[in-house]
Amino acid sequence: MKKLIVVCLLIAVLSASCGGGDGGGNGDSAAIKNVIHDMWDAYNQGNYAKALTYCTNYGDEDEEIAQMTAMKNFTGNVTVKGIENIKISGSSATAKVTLYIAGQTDIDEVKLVKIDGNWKINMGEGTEPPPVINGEETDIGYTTSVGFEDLPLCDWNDWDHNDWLADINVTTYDAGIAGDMKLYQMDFVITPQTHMTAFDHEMHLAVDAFDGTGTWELFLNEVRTASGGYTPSGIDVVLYSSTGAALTSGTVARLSVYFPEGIYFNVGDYDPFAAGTYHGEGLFYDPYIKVLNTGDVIHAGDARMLSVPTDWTPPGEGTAIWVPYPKVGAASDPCVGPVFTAYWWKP
Ligand SMILES: [Ca+2]
Ligand SMILES: [Ca+2]
Repeated sequence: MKKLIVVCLLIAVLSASCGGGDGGGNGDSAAIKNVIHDMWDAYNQGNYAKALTYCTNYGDEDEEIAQMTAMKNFTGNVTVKGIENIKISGSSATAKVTLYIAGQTDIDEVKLVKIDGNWKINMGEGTEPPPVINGEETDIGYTTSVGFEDLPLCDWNDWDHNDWLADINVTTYDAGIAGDMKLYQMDFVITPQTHMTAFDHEMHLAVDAFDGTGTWELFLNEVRTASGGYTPSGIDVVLYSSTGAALTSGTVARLSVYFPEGIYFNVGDYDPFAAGTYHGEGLFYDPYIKVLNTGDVIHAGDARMLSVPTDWTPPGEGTAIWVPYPKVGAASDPCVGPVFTAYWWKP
């Protein structure tokens, strides 16, 4: 069922079963190039049903279309850069295909079979179930509300923690193969909630928790606005250049990170709400802000940043957080801030 995706992402190396030499002529080579180009053109246009017509041995068509549709992030982002090393043996063939997918080059070997005089991309028989992305959502991680106090530490501060508040949802996608714990894609979806301050901020999301290489894309209200590569040294992406404008316009940001070969990562290893981790220490990413008016940068771990469940209500403007939340101790040291306790947001 998943085999079409194998070919369509061309990430796994499909087993080459054709040992023979070039038994076909230039006509066959040209036809093979055409069918590979046509399949990817249809895919790139988002016409998955058409893409399937260039494939065979793919099992249930409805499921294949559903899975390809789930890969819509790549629509418009796929270019066939080269088709080389075509080996034809009777009615089967292999070809080395170089693709440029969402900013990354992928090289892989594709199997083909000639049926009634037409070459088709062969997803069936004998290919190992490969660990490849299939766009299947398998684990909705969690949503964390992050609240920021934007006034300076060690100075006058109202500690209302409502100066910028956003909800961040994490969704993971894996290969959908039993026993495969690998992560192929993660989406961070950021939804603005409050901006109760005279200041404005730039909001970033930095992450270096993933041990692998891949790519990322940023979407603002589902329009792709930026992209790049991911390396184990991590990324630091500007989500919003103005949090105030993001709230006013209701701009939802989605940062998607892709690992074509899969990486080990278990979102369940992290608990952003655990006792003692009040300031984002339990996150595996850093949703930080730069206060444009002061140049202050407030990262996870700072007393002015909170990670809380989404059902909390931030304090009113200018009201210190310990007023509505009496489990929080008042700030006596302006460099330390309020004193938080386990599950302080619960009545
Ligand atoms: Ca404040
Ligand atoms: Ca405020």
